[in-house]
Amino acid sequence: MKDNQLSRVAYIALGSNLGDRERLLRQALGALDAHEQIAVLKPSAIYETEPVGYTDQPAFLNMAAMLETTLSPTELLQVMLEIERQLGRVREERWGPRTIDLDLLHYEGTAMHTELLILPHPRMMERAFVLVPLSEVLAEGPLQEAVLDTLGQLGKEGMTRWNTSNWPDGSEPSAN
Ligand code: X6L
Ligand code: MG
Ligand code: MG
Repeated sequence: MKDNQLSRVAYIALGSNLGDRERLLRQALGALDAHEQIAVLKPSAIYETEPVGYTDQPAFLNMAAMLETTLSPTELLQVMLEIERQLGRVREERWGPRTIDLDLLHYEGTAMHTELLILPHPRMMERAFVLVPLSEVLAEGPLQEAVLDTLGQLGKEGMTRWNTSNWPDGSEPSAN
């Protein structure tokens, strides 16, 4: 990544329950990492999860990732929405099935509340399908402590390990 701008760490959640779910997750991470202002630092394992909210739909694959970016939160969200569109996301019923869902959970040093984006994500701490993979990629600090604490109460019901991702570079930063 270019190093003439300040880069910040961000965490995202990914989900898919339509089409080739694992391929769609990998394509989304690949598209993010291909962006010149985004590096995927660390992807979690993939989990198969029971649908929450609207339960009469196929099982999801969910994962999380740690990113580094020189984009602002709003710019990063726009890139995520564009990748969703490129990967065939069609917005129909609110909590219905989707080829890919990319949610911005946390952006280093940022709390904000606009019509388009709320940070940190207001419901992330309520969902095991977010917290289990997120707990694998979080840097040490107060957020990791809060997530591990909440997970201990929430449990991992409805989550099955799918496989580990084969991201090149593993847990190493992709630049510097
Ligand atoms: C009561 C009412 C309790 C609503 C929960 C929870 C609604 C989550 C929506 C809820 C409620 C959501 C995924 C999913 C969805 C996903 C799995 C949502 C949005 N996305 N289930 N359901 N994985 N397993 O990514 O998160 S719809
Ligand atoms: Mg979501
Ligand atoms: Mg979403």
